[in-house]
Amino acid sequence: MYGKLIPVPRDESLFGDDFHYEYRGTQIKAAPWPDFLLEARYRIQALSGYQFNFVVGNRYLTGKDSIGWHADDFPQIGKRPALAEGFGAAIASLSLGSTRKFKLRHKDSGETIDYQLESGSLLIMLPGCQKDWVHAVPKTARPVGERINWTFRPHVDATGDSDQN
Ligand SMILES: O=C(O)CCC(=O)C(=O)O
Repeated sequence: MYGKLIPVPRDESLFGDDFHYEYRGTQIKAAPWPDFLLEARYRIQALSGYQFNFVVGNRYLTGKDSIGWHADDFPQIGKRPALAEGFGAAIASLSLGSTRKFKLRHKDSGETIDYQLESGSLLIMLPGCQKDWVHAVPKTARPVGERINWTFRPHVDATGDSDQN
């Protein structure tokens, strides 16, 4: 993160189209799409009406693995003004494996909403969500097995060489 190696309490992987990415402050090269993720991407695009060119995989081995409060509001995700007011990117989140609690918290009011994300569920964070809300998958003391989550995102070329978004 921002040029430093900081351990995260989960395993992460990045796949995407062939261009330059900047993810959480670091320039990265995404690995090419494996067939199963490409198929999932096309099906989610058809279902949602949004386009994605990048996916982040998070693997939570046990209840000790987690992701803290954050919004995926990096400028590289793009603004897509044609699709919505304000921050116009959608992020689609596909969950597989053990059910985990996913929390949303409104940035101003502090209102929270909890979802139990079951295997096979697809959560679409619509344009505006990253602007107004933060989200997290907290640690749990409940015995839970492995969960894998794929978040499909739009991303602009970090060099500005081409308009990928
Ligand atoms: O695992 C999840 O459901 C959320 C993942 C997430 O918040 C992220 O990749 O930014």
